[in-house]
Amino acid sequence: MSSTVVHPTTTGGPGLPQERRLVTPVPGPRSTELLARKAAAVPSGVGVAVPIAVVAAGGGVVVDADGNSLIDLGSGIAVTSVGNAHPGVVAAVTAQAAAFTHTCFTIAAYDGYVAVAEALNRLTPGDHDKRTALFNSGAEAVENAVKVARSHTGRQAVVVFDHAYHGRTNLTLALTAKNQPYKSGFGPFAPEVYRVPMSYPFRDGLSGAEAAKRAITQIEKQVGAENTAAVLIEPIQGEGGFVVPAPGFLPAIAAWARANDVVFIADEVQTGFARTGAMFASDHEGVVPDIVTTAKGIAGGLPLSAVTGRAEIMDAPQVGGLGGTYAGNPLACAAALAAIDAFEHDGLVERARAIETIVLDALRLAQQEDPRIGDVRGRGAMLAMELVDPVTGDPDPALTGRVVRYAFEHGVIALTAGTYGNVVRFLPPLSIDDALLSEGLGVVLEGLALA
Ligand code: PLZ
Repeated sequence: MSSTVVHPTTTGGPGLPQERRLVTPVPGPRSTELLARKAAAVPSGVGVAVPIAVVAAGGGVVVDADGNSLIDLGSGIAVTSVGNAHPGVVAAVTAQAAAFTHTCFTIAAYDGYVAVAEALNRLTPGDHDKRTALFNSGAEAVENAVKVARSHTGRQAVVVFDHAYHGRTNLTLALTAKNQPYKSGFGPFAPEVYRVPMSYPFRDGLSGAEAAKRAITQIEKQVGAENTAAVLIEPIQGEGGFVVPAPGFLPAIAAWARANDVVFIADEVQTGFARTGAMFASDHEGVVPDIVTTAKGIAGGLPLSAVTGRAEIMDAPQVGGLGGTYAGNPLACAAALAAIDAFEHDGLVERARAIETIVLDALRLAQQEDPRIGDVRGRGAMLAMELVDPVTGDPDPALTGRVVRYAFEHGVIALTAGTYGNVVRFLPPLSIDDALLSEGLGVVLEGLALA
């Protein structure tokens, strides 16, 4: 374990000792106590993947009520990219809270909302005239992107992809692919949603052009371009297993959409804001979406999401057609402005690329020795290994579960993903230091070697 000692502190942020430290078996007694209260007070449908009671977090660690310090390789699912309790975010939120906490932007406007919109119009791919509307969650952003696309085109159909994840509201569950645990028992789902095959190089072996042709043919034959309001896609799939489409796939889908006046929506809720080693994942292939949805990393942990798109598309809905009581809350906007400042000026895009090198090198080395690592993939600080039966190539979700369980018991938070539940994903905060990152990765790989 690391022996780094920084000033002991009871608050979070980067001042926390950056170390893996277990002083009890995990979950420890205080965490167990909280989880018992949770079981009696919160429905079991709200699961908890990492059974600890968090009291502080920052840099690359999460500290629990028993005094255990765990290495964070999850960032609360790609949210705390600037680091938990980032000092700039804390200061901005504190100052904003003391000034005013709420007006409802559609009742009375304030600077923070407009400033976040200006920043997103500037930072998202493409230099065309853009508009941004703010919301609270990723799902809400996706819902509103679909509303805007339907309003603009006068068409209804929305095309989504295998393995897609877009949220848990009724429309976004229709857009999401995976049944368990997300959809089962919750239907009926919203109509006019059509699913086509994704490019999944490890499993389909197709080039980007071949996979795009397969998807486009299906859209044309089963839906019809003239009925299609939008094609909605994660440029790198998140919950679906960190699936990076083959080169050329995204540009071909985007070009088809443009040629057919179909709105191309990139769901960058998980991939946005430096996470993939570019400000947005669409940038890697020079794709300029008509609409980009963002959330998660945007505000350093405060709930905020955005829909950014071409001005003429975004302006289609009637006045009053877009909004929400808390949409673009002033605290969340203040946090976003501080986080965006960090993304732009603290070298976080470069940091994500450096993390990519460290993690991919380690995973590829391990893959040479272990045929159960079927695939290693991802970009920036959004990386994964897909675990399989070495003989059949079948997904091995049981092994995956054992690996993340071992990691947790040894002080490392690692998450799973994938349609088949057989992907270990690495989403460290960009504020993690190299030593802690390597140590955390080492524990996960040790768990695999022993599993
Ligand atoms: N689009 C691409 O990744 C959220 C789901 C967590 P919300 N992914 C994490 C869970 O188990 O509920 C996500 C995403 C993409 C949309 C969403 C939805 O974002 O902020 O969770 O609504």
